[in-house]
Amino acid sequence: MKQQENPQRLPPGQQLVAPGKWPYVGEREPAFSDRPWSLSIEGAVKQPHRFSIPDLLALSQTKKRVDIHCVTRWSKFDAQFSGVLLTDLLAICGVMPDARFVSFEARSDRQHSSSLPLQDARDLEVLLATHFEGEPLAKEHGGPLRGVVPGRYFYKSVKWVERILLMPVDQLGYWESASGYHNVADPWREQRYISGSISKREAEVLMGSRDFRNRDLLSIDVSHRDLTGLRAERAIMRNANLENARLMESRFCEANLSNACFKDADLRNVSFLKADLEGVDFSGADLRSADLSGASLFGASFCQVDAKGVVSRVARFDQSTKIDDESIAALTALQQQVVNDLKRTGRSL
Ligand SMILES: Nc1nc2c(c(=O)[nH]1)N[C@H]1C(S)=C(S)[C@@H](COP(=O)(O)O)O[C@H]1N2
Ligand SMILES: [Mo]
Repeated sequence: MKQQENPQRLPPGQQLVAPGKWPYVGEREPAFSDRPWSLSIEGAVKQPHRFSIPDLLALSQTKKRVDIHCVTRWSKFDAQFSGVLLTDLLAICGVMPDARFVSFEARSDRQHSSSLPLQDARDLEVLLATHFEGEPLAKEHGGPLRGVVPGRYFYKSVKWVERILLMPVDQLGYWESASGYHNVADPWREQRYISGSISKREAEVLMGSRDFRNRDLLSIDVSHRDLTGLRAERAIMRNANLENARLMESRFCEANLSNACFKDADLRNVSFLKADLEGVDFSGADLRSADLSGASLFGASFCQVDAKGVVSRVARFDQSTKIDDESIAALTALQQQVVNDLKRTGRSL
């Protein structure tokens, strides 16, 4: 099997979404408000400004083709955004000499934000986008106004931006402080996560108990362990390493496993009911009689694909492996093909 991807253009560990697809990630809508939309620029600037959407549209418009790379391993090439360049807005406000960082803050119930070094924001030509492919940006994708940061994982591109704050010292954003996301986020250096949330000792004790329920276990390493019957309902195990682990009969219902590695793991009879499996690597895993009903699978993979498009280490399914058609539709075209073959035949072709 071949996939039409240019390996030089796809950062390591990423896969292309099916053509025309653009997943929604994170919040789906801004916080409710009666106030008309405006963007204010504040902090270390000579003259703070507030721009309405018509004010922004009256400024010089910039069109940009951007390759989107989400930290959960899906990428989308050639997304065409247009709007106003951050540097144009900063020129209007005048930046103070002590400004070193810039934070983008959303009109959001959880006060979502993300920050960048000011120099990076200038070098990367950050855009405040109002349009996608010539149409006003959909609300779910951050309309009426979102940041677009080319060359960084997409979590740096804040949806529903209403405040831009210039700062002498950095202030970590929402994902960066709450979920261990890397603050630089360069996809070419795979800067996805910082290190884990618990010590090696604590991890040993937990592995002995085989009870991970409701725990925050970012980046935990249980590779090559025998944890048969593990209870991990609602555990937060983003970026966990479970390569080659023996996990028969384990329960990961409603767990957050985004970007976890299950390469070659024994997952027979495991329940992943309603789990977040975005970006998970199941290549070579044994998923016979596993239940993935209701799981979210954007960016997940069930086999390895090399730079030439050659498929290897395909996962194992049997007739009782459960996976919804809707979940399969979220996979890349090639992964969809592999999973549909697995579902039909109970094994790899
Ligand atoms: N306000 C806000 N902005 C956000 C997020 C969010 O949850 N809230 N998620 C980030 C992440 S992780 C990604 S991948 C992109 C997703 O944008 P999309 O839903 O338009 O694909 O938005 C980023 N900006
Ligand atoms: Mo993301």
